[in-house]
Amino acid sequence: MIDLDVVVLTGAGISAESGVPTFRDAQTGLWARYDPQELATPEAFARDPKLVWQWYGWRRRLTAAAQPNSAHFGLAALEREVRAFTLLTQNVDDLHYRAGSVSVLELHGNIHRTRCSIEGVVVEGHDEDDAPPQCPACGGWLRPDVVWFGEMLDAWILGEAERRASECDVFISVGTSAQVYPAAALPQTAKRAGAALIEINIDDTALSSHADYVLREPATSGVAQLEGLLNTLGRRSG
Ligand code: BJW
Repeated sequence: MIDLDVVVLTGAGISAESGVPTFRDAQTGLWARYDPQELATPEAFARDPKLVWQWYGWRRRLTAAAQPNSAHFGLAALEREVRAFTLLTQNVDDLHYRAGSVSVLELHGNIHRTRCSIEGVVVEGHDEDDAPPQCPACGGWLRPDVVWFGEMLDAWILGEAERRASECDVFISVGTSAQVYPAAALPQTAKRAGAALIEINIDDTALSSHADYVLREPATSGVAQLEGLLNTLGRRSG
């Protein structure tokens, strides 16, 4: 047991090696001409619900067919190795749960859940049509239960994420461009409260210059090194 309270923040880069395109990667095939930042908004859904629903349908099928990779499994194993552990994910796939992680807070929702765009209630068992189905209770469009640009994150989830970031010993950012707020502020919250900051990413990000340790490599090989690094930090912190 490593005597550390560890918080991990993951982004799309952790699922890239499972074949799920990152959010800011060029979209493929039919979707190549659309900017994801302009589809993931309530305005886009209001303007063209069918287009946005079809984009999410494509991504839902893609993530359902994907398998967790060794980085997802490695974080699930790490959860059992340290004194306290929280996984904050910006990803809307459910690959962390499928890898066996338990203490997970999904900051941006889950693409495999659907809710009424008017009443907010989660609705199960709808058809996978080309156009969004309608809510059986009020007739409103159903939409993916994710957080779009300009929408608030769930207040309890964000509050818990901020609390755990401000209380941890080590904060690890894996495969996120750290561009989207409020998630991008969580590593800074941890750092200000005295945590050591580790980044795993194949590229430089806004966070890199603030990190105490940068593993400039893919999530799978970076996560494989975490236990050794945490053992060193754990001993150092007594
Ligand atoms: C690898 C790899 C490998 C590749 N191994 N690495 C403060 C300042 C400025 C703006 C704002 C602010 N506060 C709020 C805002 C507005 C906005 C925002 O942040 N905009 C920015 C673009 C500037 N935020 C919001 O609107 C949020 N709401 C909010 O704050 O409400 C209150 C409010 C509203 C309005 C104004 C002010 C306040 C909501 C944000 C919701 C984000 N939702 C999305 C879509 C979810 C559903 C879906 O998936 O369709 O979440 S957007 C998208 O970005 C998605 C992701 O979770 C999120 C983060 O992306 P991520 O995961 O970092 O992916 P990428 O693609 O960006 O990066 C991949 C990384 O992986 C790269 O670094 C690669 O190098 C790396 N990589 N392969 C390791 N193998």
